[in-house]
Amino acid sequence: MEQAIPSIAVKPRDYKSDIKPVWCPGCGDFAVLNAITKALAFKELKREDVALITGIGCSSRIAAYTSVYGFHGVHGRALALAGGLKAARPDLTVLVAGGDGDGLSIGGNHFIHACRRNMDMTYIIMDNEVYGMTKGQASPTTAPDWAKSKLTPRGTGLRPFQPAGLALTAGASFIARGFTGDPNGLAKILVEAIEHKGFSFVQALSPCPTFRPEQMLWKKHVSAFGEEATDDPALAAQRIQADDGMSTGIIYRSSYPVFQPGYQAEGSMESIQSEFAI
Ligand SMILES: Cc1ncc(C[n+]2csc(CCOP(=O)(O)OP(=O)(O)O)c2C)c(N)n1
Ligand code: SF4
Repeated sequence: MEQAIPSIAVKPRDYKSDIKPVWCPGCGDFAVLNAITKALAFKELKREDVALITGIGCSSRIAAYTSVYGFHGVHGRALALAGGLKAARPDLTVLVAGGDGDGLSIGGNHFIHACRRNMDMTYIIMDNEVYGMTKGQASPTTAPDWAKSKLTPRGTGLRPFQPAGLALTAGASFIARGFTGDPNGLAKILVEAIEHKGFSFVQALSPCPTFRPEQMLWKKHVSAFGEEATDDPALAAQRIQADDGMSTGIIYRSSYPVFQPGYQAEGSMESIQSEFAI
C-alpha cells in the first residue's frame, strides 16, 4: 500500500536562527523579523531557496536572526550585493533589509537605481527616522525640527525624504508601507511583495524606543490607506503627497520589464580572475 507523504508543517519559527536578537526591548525590528518569518512560512519557501541580504545598522542585524541564507554586508551596499546575487542565482527568493540611514543616506543611490532596474527582489526599509546603531543621529527621514541629537541641536532644518514617493519617481513597480504595530498586516504585505515580479519596496514603520521614544505613539496615528493599490503613477503620487506618511497598505503595483541578465559567465573562476590580472 502506498504510504501517505507526511505533510511538512512550515512554521514561522522554522525561519528563525538560534541567535537571540540584541535589539532593545520594544524595538520595532522584532516585529519585522516576525513578519518576515510569517510571510516565508505562508509561502512555504524552503530555507535554502531564500537569501536575506542586509547592510549595517541595528535593523541590518536581522539577517543573523533568520535561518535562511544571509549576508550582513557593508553599510549602504545591501542592494548592490543583492543585485549580484540575483544575477547569478535567479532561482533564489531575494529579500533585502536595512534602516533608513543605510538605504537612503549612504545607500540612496543604490536605492533609486534598484527601483529603476526592477530586478525581482523585495527591499524592506525598517524606518525609525534615526540612526539607531550609532546612537541617534538624524537620518534622511527625520523631521526637520527634531532636535534631540547633539549633532543637530536645532534640528536638521532639512525636508525629509518621502521613501514611497522616492521609490515611485525612481520607477519601483511595487510600493507599500507597513507598521510593526500590525505584524500580521506587515506579513500580508510582504507575501504580496514576494509574489510581485520585479522590485518590490516595503517601508516598514519600525519605532526606535531608545532614541525616538515618542514613536511609541505611532500606533495612535497609523491607519490603513483605505484604497486599492493603483497602477497609475500619477494617482499614486497624489495619494502619497496627500498622506501624512502614516497610512499603511499597498500603494502602487504595476508591471514593468524585470531586469535579469540572461548570460552565464564562461570558464572557471581562475580563468575569469586571470582576465582581470594586472
Ligand atoms: C561606511 C560606513 N559609514 C558609517 C558607518 C557607521 N554606521 C553604522 S550603522 C549607521 C547608521 C545606522 O542607521 P540606520 O541604517 O537607519 O539603521 P538603524 O540602526 O536605525 O536600524 C552608521 C552611520 C559604517 N558602519 N560604515
Ligand atoms: S537603538 Fe533603536 S533601532 Fe537600535 S535596537 Fe535599540 S530600539 Fe532598535
